[in-house]
Amino acid sequence: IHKSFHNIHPAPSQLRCWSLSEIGAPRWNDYEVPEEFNFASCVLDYWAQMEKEGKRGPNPAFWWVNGQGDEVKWSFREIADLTRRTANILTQTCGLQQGDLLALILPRVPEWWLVAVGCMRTGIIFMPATIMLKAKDILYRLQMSKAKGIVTTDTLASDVDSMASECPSLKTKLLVSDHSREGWLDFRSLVKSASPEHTCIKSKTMDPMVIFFTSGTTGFPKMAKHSHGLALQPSFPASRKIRSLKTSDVSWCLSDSGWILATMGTMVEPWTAGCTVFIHHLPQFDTKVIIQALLKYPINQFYGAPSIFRMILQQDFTSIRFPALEHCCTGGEVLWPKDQEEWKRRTGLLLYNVYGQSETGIICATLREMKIKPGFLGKASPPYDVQVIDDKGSILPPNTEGNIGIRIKPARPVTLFMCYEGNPEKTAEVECGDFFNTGDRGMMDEEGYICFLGRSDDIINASGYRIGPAEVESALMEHPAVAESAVVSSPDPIRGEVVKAFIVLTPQFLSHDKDQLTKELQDHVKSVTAPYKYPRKVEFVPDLPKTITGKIKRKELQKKEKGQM
Ligand code: BCO
Repeated sequence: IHKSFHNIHPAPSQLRCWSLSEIGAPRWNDYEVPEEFNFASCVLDYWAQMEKEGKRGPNPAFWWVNGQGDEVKWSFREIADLTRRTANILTQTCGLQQGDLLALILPRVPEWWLVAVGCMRTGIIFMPATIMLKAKDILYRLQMSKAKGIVTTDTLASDVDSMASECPSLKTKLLVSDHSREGWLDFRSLVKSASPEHTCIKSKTMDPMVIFFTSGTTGFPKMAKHSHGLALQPSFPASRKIRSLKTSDVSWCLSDSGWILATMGTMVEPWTAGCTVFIHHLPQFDTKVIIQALLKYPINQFYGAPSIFRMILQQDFTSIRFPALEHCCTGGEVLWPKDQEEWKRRTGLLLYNVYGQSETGIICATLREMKIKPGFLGKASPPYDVQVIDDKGSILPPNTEGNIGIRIKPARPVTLFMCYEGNPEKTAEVECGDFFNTGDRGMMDEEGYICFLGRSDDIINASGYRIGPAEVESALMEHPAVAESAVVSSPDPIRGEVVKAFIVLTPQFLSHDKDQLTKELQDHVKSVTAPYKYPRKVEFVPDLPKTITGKIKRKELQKKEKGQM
């Protein structure tokens, strides 16, 4: 019945606190979904208006630092202005249109947020990716998506130029740099002169908004396409309770700009609540810089992968108090009970778990007011109805191991990905009866808390990165020393899991020094694909276990790694 966002969802500042009893047991599809929704006009422009009317405090909407004294602070009004200019650059200067695809490969620089929101204003579908990508990774993404445009920095511009002839769809290249480059449009100059007048498109909630590349067991990453409905997630009452953000909060989510965690945790979620997004450029991960930032800035909400918390705990301190920090939230990989205990003992703070995927956003969470059950993810986060199912899609009784599934029939939740773009077979493969099968194994207790028990396939989750073994094996095979390889996950006390490669050497490399060869192969993988995928462990073996038809038995190697054989 309702057509507009504000008729259905109270305006962000008018949202009252919902009690847990009001949220009730998770039920699927029990929220009205507006027919039209656009995060830029419904949320950002709303906060810009609130600022204009003096109804929001003076704290910035965006606060960026780089650790070298540079700082950017924007209000919502400034963001509205700059993202309208960006929208004009994308459509008028670049000639892009609603429905066109744009690769967005930037480090944590302020322009990332301008381009993402500029895309939302114009209906251009943005495809975030990590700056760690190498030439071949970018070529794959540009060719798969037939992207019409790319936004990146000096670091990757020459790689893009070298492959441009192989990407006939690529029409426009935007450079974010203090220097200009031939054949590239200079974003920083353009934004100064672009018009701030722009009318946001009236997007249907189910129109496509963003695509995340996500790894699978076989082949190369798939394109998980989301609608504007994804950005509705933090408006749902239960989702608002995950971190209970308020306008006076300063939220720091430490995700690389390539992942869904960045889109949601550094943009959609905090800005829905009207709070300050804090960003540290952090080109190289450095635990000491993170600790210093938490001590120096008034960050009261901190969000990142469990490995980050474990790395902080590796530092030499028995106890530390971060003056402003109130709430810590973690997701993206397994959180162990001992991490929660240790974090509480040494910082005095609780560590709350959330769970989600590139296809879903947040599926389960321990809400801020919920009891933390160590070893559990939390409960289903509406609009998702999460159940533990068998291989046919039947719901399993409590305390029974099965697949973690999200109900998609009779209605598909608006925040769930639309499909794997251009891949109906893979889209169909993840459907199981009335459910979307996450591919994660889990168990639900009598109270509805869900625990994570591992993957049902060969995907590796190393410090929060989802890595397909085939991607690493393919990179290894390019090296002349490698006759065959099998890549599996190996347990690690800090990173949760790391990539391990079992390698059969070609005859001419059999006598080489193994330590040297290990380093050479690691450097090789880092140079041909995004370096976070490199095998941190390497074992040289005379042969690999295979089935009678010659298929490598990764599961056997995996079990051995986990000490199960
Ligand atoms: O450890 P090494 O030094 O041997 O290698 C590192 C880097 O030095 C290297 N590297 C980076 N850029 C390079 C490069 N090498 C060559 N050329 C370059 N251009 O590559 C390795 C990178 O590995 P890393 O990022 O795993 O290690 P690092 O730097 O120690 O960072 C640790 C973490 C914990 C910060 C990092 O692993 C991380 O950010 N993890 C979290 C990922 C995440 O946010 N996942 C969430 C996904 S979304 C989701 O799951 C939905 C959930 C709601």
